[in-house]
Amino acid sequence: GFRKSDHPNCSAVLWDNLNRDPDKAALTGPAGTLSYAALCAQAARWGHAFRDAGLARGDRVALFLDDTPAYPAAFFGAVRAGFVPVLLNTLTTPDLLNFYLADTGARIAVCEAEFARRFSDEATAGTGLDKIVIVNGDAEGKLTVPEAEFLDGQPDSLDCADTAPDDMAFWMYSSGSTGRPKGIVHLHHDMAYSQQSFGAHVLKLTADDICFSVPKMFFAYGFGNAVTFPFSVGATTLLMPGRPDPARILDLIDTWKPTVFFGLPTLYTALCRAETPGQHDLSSLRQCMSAAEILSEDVFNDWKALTGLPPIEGLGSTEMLHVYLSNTAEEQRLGAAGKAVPGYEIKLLDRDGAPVPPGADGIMHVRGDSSAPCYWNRPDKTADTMRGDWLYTGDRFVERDGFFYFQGRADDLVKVSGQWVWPLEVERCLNEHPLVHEAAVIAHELGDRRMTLSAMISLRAGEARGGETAKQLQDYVKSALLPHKYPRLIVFSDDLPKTGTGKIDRQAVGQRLKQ
Ligand code: 3SK
Repeated sequence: GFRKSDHPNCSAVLWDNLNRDPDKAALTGPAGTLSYAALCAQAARWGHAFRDAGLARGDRVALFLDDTPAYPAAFFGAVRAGFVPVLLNTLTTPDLLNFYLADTGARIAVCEAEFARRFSDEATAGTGLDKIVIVNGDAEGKLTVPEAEFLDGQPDSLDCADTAPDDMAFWMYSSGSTGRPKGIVHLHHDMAYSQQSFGAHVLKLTADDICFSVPKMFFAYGFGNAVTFPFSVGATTLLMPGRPDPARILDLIDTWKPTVFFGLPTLYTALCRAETPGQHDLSSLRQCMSAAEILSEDVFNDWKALTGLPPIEGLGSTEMLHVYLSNTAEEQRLGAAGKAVPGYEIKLLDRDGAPVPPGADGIMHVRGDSSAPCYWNRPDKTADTMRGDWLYTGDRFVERDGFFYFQGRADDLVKVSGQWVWPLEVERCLNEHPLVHEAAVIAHELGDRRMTLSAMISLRAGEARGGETAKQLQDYVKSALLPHKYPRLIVFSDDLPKTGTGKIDRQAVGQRLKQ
């Protein structure tokens, strides 16, 4: 069943391997190879050491780490002993690190030697941090302790704390594109749930697989790819610390022969455009996943030409822990984020909370048992997003034949004359008009705070600009969509401003329309 996993402690994802094939490599790659038995032993030492350092059940441990064996060792040691690791993005300013340390209340951080200087006075001021355990290098600076000293003499087996499936297990932070990041609380049963759903139904890994996730473990996507899914079936993970340089990634595939590859659209683009992608042996790959954004058709085709494998696209969120919409190897639609992954339910609602008619766009809500119950200490944001069993995603989608197509963010909507309008819908409508070569529609605020829609349009060769054409286009929108949706201002231009990647530069359009 999908409702509850029986994992009272998510360390079972790692420890169950002791009953399968303990000598099998859990981790491999330039940062070292480690068997499941060795990884469990190392995790046990971490768990004991955290306990000896005085942590109490539920206390947070800040992980500020790159992708090396220390990451899963510290993570699983902490959860098994009943502590709560917090997976922090290492690309963090001192100001944000200070916020994370204060918000988590962490007394102990585990930090990559390379990043230790980030724990500056500014970053630690006013927080409860009293120990920074340094891994993969020398410990220098205030509060630091070398990993060897921290783990010295600790036993290599660890009984599991008396946790339950619904207890708090670990946190990740939202990226915080607006406002400060929010601590996303995950429970002990969540990892097993994402394995039973996306892992079992889409990835279908076997113990012979070697997974390679370029997105790092501190991202929910990377953590599932590199830890949850391979460890759940006794497969192996290839770890790549350091920068995700395309040439290095291609070299690693060539050398370490992973079978399943995980990337994002920007990465697939960079790999396809790398200087010598065709000179590497990529034939070990049997499956390639992409998430977070929709791949362009070009990149989809280029990667397929390079490897023989179409990237399989999905979409997830840190709140849901991993992917809940996905294409599969058997059934794919280009441009779609995919179908609901078994174990997740999707509904599309309008702004008043009513279901939208079939084929109409609506705001996606998702339900499934890997959903975070709350944001830490943020009842306001929790109430906005966690609506009973359902999670409000803020993404707009349309559904066709069970596949979901992304339409933009809910907050792209603007209220014009008291009614909701979606600028992209108007833009698509104008683009269909026979006089129009290209159109961009944006919303902007008038001096009196009212919102309005404006369009910048380049006409097909030979078409006359002027008031009459503008009126014709406005009337077309009024009849094809709804009367209130027509753009109040139309500006004609030879060419629309473009970004370096060839997309319409909406910011530049906005500036020109406001002039
Ligand atoms: O962005 C995504 O699609 C995603 C996928 C899995 C886990 C987390 C995220 C944000």
